Amino acid sequence: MNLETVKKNIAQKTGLATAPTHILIVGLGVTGLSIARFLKKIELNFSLIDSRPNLGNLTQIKAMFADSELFTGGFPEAEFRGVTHLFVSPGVSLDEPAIAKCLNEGAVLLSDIDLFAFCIDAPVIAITGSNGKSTVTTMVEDMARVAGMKVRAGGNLGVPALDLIADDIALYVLELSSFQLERMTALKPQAAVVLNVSSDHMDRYSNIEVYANVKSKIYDHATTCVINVDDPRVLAMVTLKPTTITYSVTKRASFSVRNESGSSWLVKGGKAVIARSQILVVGEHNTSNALAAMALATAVGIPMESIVDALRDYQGLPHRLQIVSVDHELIWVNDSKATNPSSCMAALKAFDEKVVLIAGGDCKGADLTELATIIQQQARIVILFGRDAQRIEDALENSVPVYNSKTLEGAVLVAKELAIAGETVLLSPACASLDQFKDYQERGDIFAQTVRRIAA
Ligand code: UMA
Ligand code: ADP
Repeated sequence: MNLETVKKNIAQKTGLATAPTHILIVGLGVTGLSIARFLKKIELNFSLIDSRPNLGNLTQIKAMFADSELFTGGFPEAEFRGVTHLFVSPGVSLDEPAIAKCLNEGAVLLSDIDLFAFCIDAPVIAITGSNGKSTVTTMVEDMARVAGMKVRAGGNLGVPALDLIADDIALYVLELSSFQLERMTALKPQAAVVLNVSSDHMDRYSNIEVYANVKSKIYDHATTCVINVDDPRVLAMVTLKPTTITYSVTKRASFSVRNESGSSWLVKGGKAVIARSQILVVGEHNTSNALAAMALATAVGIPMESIVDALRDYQGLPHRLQIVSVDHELIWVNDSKATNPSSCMAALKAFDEKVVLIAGGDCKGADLTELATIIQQQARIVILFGRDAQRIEDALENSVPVYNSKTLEGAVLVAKELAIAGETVLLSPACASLDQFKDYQERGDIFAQTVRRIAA
């Protein structure tokens, strides 16, 4: 789409540029900056605000957007006065008092995903869920690439949607978080999925129903809805219609699993397509992820041959059940991306034997009851670290031996001390990392470095 068409589209669909506007971009992380670059390109004026007092890249931002007013160090109401259009970064809550007031007074809420939707012609696959988003997004990306399509994947995965836009793209694959979904309206995906819904981000939502409701928005304008019939909350989201594709690891569905002469197969419409043993990523959750990816890829016409070839080569992403060291005694597994209880539960269930579990961090207000039951079944001992260690210990109610460490490095040393030859030590924190680390990657890297250091 050329720039003039993009400008016209945006003016028509958002009112931006057709009447006097005051645009404010809230949050200057990767999303906020991608929006600012985009608006500058289409010659719209805007202001910028970030509540952090000390932005590391403030000088560069000032230089890049010299014509824009910039405020840092808080969200004072005065800075929101007269604002007609608000772009709020996903990490910033819409309940921030100044933002809520501004929206109440009639400001239009827009997002980078809306702008992206106004600019593209190619089909979009949209993927959300409490867990498995990045895995399924990259599986589908691989399937499209193997089929020879020019494909770009991003969104919550890392590269903000606006930075994906390029000429001649045949398919976009977008990973969307609930925070992105709650503030977008314009996207019309060719195929969409909610992989699952479990307790996460309860520090931002009043209860799981509200959170599930936000996730369900992904289906609002989707041509094909891909439904995980194993998850009752997902099943309740859409009335089954002809354009629905179902998948399940346990039940009959368009994409499912069947046991045939002692081996397990992924099946499409009753026909075996690939043996489970040919897919390298382990655990039932990854069987579910593979079925979801197959269903989405089929919905946009990717041939089954390419789907199977891509699945066979899929190696998994770093920090998701990644083996980081196998010494002669212990297997060390980094699952730092397990940032909520159900992802840790899925990881624990992927092992046949009991493991030594390292967990902890910021629980984000999650309910830990079910996690405690699975830990009891699947972990021989648990080593806890981070802010909510005590909450996890309380939930376990002495059902498993618990050890504590202030730091992750300390937890690794305790694990080395207590693990028995042949055992797996699994870092699967069940919590966000932000109480002690920059992000889950830093947490996983520190785990891997510490493991290698003690092995040496
Ligand atoms: N900020 C404030 N006040 C606040 C909170 C944040 O001013 O109260 C500012 C920060 O100072 C910072 C900026 O907002 O300058 C950060 O914005 P952001 O937190 O929205 O993060 P971005 O850098 O824009 O990255 C976001 C996603 N982050 C979040 O949703 C928290 C990234 O997902 C995503 O990759 C990126 O957009 C591109 O789409 C990360 C994530 O952790 C991986 N996502 C959560 C998850 O997966 O669980 C939802
Ligand atoms: P997301 O992008 O939603 O965070 P990832 O694919 O990055 O999902 O996986 C994050 C964690 O969630 C992994 O560490 C893994 O243990 C777990 N996980 C992956 N897929 C699923 C699933 N379908 N159900 C439950 N847990 C999962």
